[in-house]
Amino acid sequence: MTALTDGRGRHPVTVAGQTMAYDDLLGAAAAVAAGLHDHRRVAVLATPSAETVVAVVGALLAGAEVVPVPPDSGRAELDHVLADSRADCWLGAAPSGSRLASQPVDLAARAPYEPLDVDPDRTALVLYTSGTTGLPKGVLLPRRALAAGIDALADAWAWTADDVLAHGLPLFHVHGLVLGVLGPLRVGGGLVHTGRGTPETYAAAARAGATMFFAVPTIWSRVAEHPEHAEALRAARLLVSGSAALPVPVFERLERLTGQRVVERYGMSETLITVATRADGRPRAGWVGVPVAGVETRLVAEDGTEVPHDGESVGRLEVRGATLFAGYLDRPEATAEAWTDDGWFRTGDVAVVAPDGAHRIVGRESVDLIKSGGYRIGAGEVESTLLGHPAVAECAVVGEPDDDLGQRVVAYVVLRGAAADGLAAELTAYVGQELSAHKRPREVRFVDSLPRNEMGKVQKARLLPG
Ligand code: MLC
Ligand code: AMP
Repeated sequence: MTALTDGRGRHPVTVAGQTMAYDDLLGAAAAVAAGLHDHRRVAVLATPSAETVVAVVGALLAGAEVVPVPPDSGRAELDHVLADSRADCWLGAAPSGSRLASQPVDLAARAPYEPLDVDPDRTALVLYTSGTTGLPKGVLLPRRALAAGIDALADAWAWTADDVLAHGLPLFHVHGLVLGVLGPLRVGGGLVHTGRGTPETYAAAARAGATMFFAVPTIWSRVAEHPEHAEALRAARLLVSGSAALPVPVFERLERLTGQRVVERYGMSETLITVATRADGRPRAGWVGVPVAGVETRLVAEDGTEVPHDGESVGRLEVRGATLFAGYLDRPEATAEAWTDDGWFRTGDVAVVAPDGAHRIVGRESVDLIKSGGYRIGAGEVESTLLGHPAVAECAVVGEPDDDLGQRVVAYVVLRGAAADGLAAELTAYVGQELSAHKRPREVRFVDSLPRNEMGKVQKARLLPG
């Protein structure tokens, strides 16, 4: 992004306890950029650290593409992301055992910043994200989409160089990385990444003067359980929630404890943030706001006709505009399927729009995309992994309602033989070892058979409560 440096950068950037002045961060990133030579697509093991921030910024300064990799990626997930993305090297630390070469990131190095004229259509990030079936796909996010997305949020939230943003989100998704790191760098404001996102760390950041807070509903719900920490957020300018639905009772409890009405916004890896409650609007529990600058939305019925914006009628949400991705890496069919013939992106979410333009997200069309703690998890990926375990004959993975996580991953498993002691824990660990921690089932239920229809398709609705 050419304008990473447009801000004044008065406030430093602190990531998990390590503080860098804006100029030092830029100098270190410029040194990374200078050392990148011919590397065009780099993998970054996205630990919550200053190294990750400098690596990502350095690669973007050089016009390279970044593939952020979850630091707890298991064997199969890591192999898939590296093979599918064809990353040239690791930038910064490599996971143990990786055969891909690594290019060091030195936080103490400095080089002069020389802006490059990079095509705004060039890919900035390749974010891996789960679909309903199959392996995660690489979402190609162009530089212009990131710029448009951040500028639209700066407009919606009156986000300026005077703000200090605090959050403890992972640095390999839109929320933590695009909004949470590139956001403050582009507007020139400060950043405090708290390492972990807990009530304690958020309260500490508030006491240290942070003005804006980003979190997923799970974190907000945990903050709401701790009045002694929530109280510290009273002085903040803006509390923002996203990545999953914020339960109304959590919104209300936070308002009682902090005097703040949490601002909700809605988005996806493929679209960045498309709908947001404005800082000058009145946040309403259960509603996520209006389309951001440069974005349009529409609701369509199953037959393709438009659904009225009457605050009650439910339709499939489609979006178009400046913040959208360019397609899935090497998957022309999946890319084509994602768009309608007349150029709208199908979000897969179901929504209601009020006459004043406010959006309410009702849910997802497919039960096979699970949101747990704000992480998007494809049931199909977890099922294929479980089927790779010799004890598993059949399985079905669902997302069950969970007060803390929104949904929790539950696996129904038909075994090849009798259930042995400790097998549930073994299967859970197996998923963690192959994929990553948040994709592990929180519960494994052994059953004799799965409910199927006459066609033999598993009827997941019959596995869900209610
Ligand atoms: C998890 N744990 C398990 C387990 N599953 N242990 C045993 N069995 C299982 N099945 C582990 C965790 O790995 C963790 O381990 C420990 O249990 C305690 O977990 P926790 O501290 O409570 O954290 P956890 O519940 O895992 O995570 C909650 C969370 C996290 C909210 C902090 O889910 C999170 O950071 N979510 C953010 C996701 C996000 O950024 N999404 C944005 C997508 S972009 P240990 O060893 O770590 O303690 C997007 C667009 C948009 O959606 O709109 O923003
Ligand atoms: P991801 O690709 O991980 O970014 O997940 C995107 C999905 O998260 C969307 O399709 C929605 O289902 C969900 N989501 C994001 N923000 C919200 C929100 N504010 N309310 C409800 N769901 C949300």
